[in-house]
Amino acid sequence: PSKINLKDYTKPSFDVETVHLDIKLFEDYAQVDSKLEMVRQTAGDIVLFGESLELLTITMNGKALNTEDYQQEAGKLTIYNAPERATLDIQVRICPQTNTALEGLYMAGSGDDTMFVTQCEPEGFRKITFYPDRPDVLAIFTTRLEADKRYPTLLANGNLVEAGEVADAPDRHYAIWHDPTNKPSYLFACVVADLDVLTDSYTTSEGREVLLELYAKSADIDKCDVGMQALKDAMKWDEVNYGRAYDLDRYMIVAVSQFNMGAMENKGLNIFNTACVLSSPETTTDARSFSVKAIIAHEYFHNWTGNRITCRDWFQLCLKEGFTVYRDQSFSADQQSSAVQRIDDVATLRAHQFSEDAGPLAHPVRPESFVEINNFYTTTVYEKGAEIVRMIANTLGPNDFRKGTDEYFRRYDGQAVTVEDFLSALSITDEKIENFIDWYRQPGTPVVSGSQTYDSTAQTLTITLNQQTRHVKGFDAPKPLPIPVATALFDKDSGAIVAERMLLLDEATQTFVFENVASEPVVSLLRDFSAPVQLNYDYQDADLAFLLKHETNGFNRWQVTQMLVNRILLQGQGTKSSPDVYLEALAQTLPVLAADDAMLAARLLDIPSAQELASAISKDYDPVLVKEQRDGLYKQVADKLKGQWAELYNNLPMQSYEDSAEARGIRALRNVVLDMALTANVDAAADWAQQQYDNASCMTERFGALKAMVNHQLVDADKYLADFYERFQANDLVIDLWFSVQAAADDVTPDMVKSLLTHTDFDWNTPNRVRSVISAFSSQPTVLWTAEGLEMYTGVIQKLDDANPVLASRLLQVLARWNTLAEPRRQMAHEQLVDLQKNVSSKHVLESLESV
Ligand code: B3K
Ligand code: ZN
Repeated sequence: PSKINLKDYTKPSFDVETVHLDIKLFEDYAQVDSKLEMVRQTAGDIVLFGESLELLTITMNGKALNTEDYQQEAGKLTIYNAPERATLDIQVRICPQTNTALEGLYMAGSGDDTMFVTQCEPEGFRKITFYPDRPDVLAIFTTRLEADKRYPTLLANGNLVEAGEVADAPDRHYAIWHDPTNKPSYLFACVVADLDVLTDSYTTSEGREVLLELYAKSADIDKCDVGMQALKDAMKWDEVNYGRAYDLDRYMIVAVSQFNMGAMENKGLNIFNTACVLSSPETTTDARSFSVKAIIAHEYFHNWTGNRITCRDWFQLCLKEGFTVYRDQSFSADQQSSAVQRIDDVATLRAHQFSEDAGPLAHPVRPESFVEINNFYTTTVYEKGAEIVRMIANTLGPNDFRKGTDEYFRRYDGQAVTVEDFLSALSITDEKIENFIDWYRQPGTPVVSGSQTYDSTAQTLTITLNQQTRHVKGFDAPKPLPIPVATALFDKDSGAIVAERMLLLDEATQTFVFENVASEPVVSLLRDFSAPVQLNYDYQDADLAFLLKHETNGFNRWQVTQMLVNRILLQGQGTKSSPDVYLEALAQTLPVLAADDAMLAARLLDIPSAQELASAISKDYDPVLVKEQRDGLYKQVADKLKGQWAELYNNLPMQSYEDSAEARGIRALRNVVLDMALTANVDAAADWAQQQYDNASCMTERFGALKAMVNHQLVDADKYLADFYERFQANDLVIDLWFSVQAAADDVTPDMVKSLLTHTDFDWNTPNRVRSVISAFSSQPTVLWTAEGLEMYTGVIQKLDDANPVLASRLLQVLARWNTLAEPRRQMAHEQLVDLQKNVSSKHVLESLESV
């Protein structure tokens, strides 16, 4: 498959002023008629993209095109000798009913329960009609939808201008929508369905009255309140924090059960995976419900960062994604403890992005070439992209950052721009910001190492830091990056902070001197995770235990426990620490913290998953050993505090459901304590689990108990699994949990997974269901990296390769680090991947296998 390169970017030769679409849905196909008003920008032919389309007719300025006037080749239609202005009329036929790739216009559901929905980002619009389907072509869209009346809901972007009956077809009706904003085709959307709607309204800071609508199946409409409230909160938040108000009279969200990813920010008509919008206490865990709010906010924030200002080309994806993730993280930090929010964001980054950056799929936040852009919706583009914006925001401080973002919106509103444009707007108060461009260009996680020397006569502390980034094949030798290192010095006697500074490390090695330091302090570095780097500082374990006690915010305390854990568990980083200091520090901290901030206490007991630990190992990775050591440490923690679990558990009594940060904290900690108690073989713990399940007031309690019973193989686990299934049989999202708790169980085997894959409720056409088994299973590396485990896993990829290559390729990325395995697993994995390579054909999957 051929590569597309950033350096080859050229402007489109034609712009589109207006598009009229007429989409008629029939029993087994759809007809799409389009009228494009095009205007020449530069020399060249009209280039339209199209895939899986049957071209019926094409005319330009009223005349049918002859075969010598245009050429149709794979995915592309080129029209020669076009005049300055061209009106194109194109008719195509498509088949949404057989579109299993879930890109373009597709039918979701089955039997009597079907709906039609679109997913166009990044290049799905070309599966609906021929079009200059690239983000730098902006146009005004008018959409007419026509369908059978058993689909009463007809939605498209913008405002409804007309609706009615179809002449001579009593069973059919239509609706016409007009979107007044100029937009790229990837933001087009339409929905043809039978849905209920939850309605609300919001008055913007500019006085605009906006109709808010959340569409879902009638059985789900009672699970839309959380999402609706989140939408209103997000609208307000963006006005207060970025001065951005909503710009249309209507904002719609539609819940769809078959969707490749989380959600999509189509202009005025967001489409959401049901898993990312529906929420109710009885069916949704707290963690999931919290992420529903974050995703609603994320898609809403795209209205300014993505839609009104969009990307010039897909290499600039991080322009909208990195900034929007940063915005949704900031929003979420305002909805709960900001320390816990930062912990969760950093944990995700370390577990997934660091691993990606260390492996063969490493790429810059702004990639320079790709075969299939769908493969680049990665944690590097999203989460590392957000970290860069965060570093810039912290470097500028709140006032100058706001000046910079105001300038960005002022300068580029209505345009398709680049990362350079973004940095240039943010630089209006400080031109050094433009140096951050190298963070976008260079792959690999920088490692910052350092040490300190204290001079008691001069009363100075000198900190020496250096940075190093691995040289990723195919890229220039890495350059030093600007790395903000938030630093504080703690007095050893009083535990108080004696100095606080943001050190900017922007050379390979640098020294920083602190004056007037009366005695040698303990240094806390990279506070609040001020840069996305690995830190190796020559700490003593005792220094870290000291910081766990004295650090002033919850994030930094968590970070210190993670450093302690990593020193215990990770080989190859000098001598391993003994767990004593860590265990003692935890034993001292936990009981106090549990009463004070239960959510933080729960996080403090985090031990990185076997998967995350593996990401730090670059050679001779032995999954069994890593798991043994990880579980061993977990057991040591459980045993160390064995005498305290009962008291802790009983101090966290179950109460009637409440959606407050405090109540969520109590539920989170109770589940952790329950698992710890079972690990330590506390006699009463099995009863606690059953009682918690039976008396649960919400899904967090019920599922927490079920998970504990399954993972600890309690005698009644199967009985409870069956009960769970019975209770929630009608709810797909809960049945996903039922699948995942089994597929991710500690004692899972490939055969158990195979039997889940043949269960009557398993459905290959529903990505949520596939992920509930396959992604859940991949959290058990000791089973995944066996011959049977891999055979099963690669079999799934092969099966999905043709039907849904976006999903197949995404699932495959979990195997990217096969080459770090110790023999003989490495060889075995390699052979299986080579086999897979021979049996797949999508460019998505082939690109993800390039390094094999
Ligand atoms: N922009 C979409 C992602 C589209 C993914 C296409 N494979 C959702 C989001 O980031 O908000
Ligand atoms: Zn996004």
